[in-house]
Amino acid sequence: MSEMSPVSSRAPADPSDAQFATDVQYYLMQQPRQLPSRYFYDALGSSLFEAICRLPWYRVTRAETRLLAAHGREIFDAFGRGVDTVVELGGGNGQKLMTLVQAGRRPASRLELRLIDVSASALASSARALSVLDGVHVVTYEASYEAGLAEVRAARAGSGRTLTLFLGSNIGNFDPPGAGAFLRGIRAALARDDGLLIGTDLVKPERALLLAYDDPLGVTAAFNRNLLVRINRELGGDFDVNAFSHRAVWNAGASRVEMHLVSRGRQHVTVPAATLDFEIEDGESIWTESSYKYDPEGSVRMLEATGFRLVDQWIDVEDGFALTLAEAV
Ligand code: AVI
Repeated sequence: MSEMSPVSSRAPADPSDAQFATDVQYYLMQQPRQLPSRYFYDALGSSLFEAICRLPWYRVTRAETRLLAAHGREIFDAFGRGVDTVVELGGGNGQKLMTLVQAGRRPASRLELRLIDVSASALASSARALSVLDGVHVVTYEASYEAGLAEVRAARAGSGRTLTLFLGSNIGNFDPPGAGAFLRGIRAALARDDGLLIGTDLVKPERALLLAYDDPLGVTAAFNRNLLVRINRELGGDFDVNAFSHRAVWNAGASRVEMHLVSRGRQHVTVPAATLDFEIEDGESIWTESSYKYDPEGSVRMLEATGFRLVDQWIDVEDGFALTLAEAV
């Protein structure tokens, strides 16, 4: 298998129709065939992902929320001069940011919350949820992470520090070079001493990893297959969605869970808007996602290699998850 992960080369970008068509055309013609995982998140895909986060076998969200609630005060207190702005990249429904602010902020302090996401609906619902907090001013940026961070930097006014959040082990959907480039991009948008809090899912026994990505209720399988539904709807494709099996594989050498859609039988597929017309063989797979798993030291090394210094780290041993707080050097 090629070492180029489906999400390797780009940070999540504005998934306009033209870009979607171009990416589908390019990645489906790679060997092995691939599709970028950022396209999972149409309206149905986002709802399926929220359902995944509630599954007993997918523990990332619960473990991270517990850590944020338990250590929120330490996270804010780590910045002596005070955090006056929190930026969240791709925060989904805003619940984790809510947990952090409620647990960590000193009463009566004012806080700017800047939310960056490509999804207008995610921004609207998280802004609504967060605006009930006292002393908080919410600004949303419907933009790619890079463009949003540049805007946040340009709008910077106060003398306080900024804390940027990249939670949910979203960093794990980049391959290692992509993750490095992404973190360096965040660093370039920050001032010295600003903070970065990242959540990383840790390596754990294979059985637990596979249950998390191939759950007995089939929600993750639906999340994966929905990518074909989306291609059919938006690009006029004729994928026979039932003729693809969901497969999750633990690739220990690369420290990642891979998700694939495996063709049951030889099939002819056309996707007119992506000018595609091809045969897929029986058993051939489309690689749709990589989810890298870390060890605590590896998370720190990744930050130190990209312009940050470790401040503190908290680990949920039960579910194997780390929150790492670093500051820009
Ligand atoms: C969003 N991302 C961190 C999730 C993950 O664990 O890689 C997406 C996901 N894929 C399958 N289940 C959840």
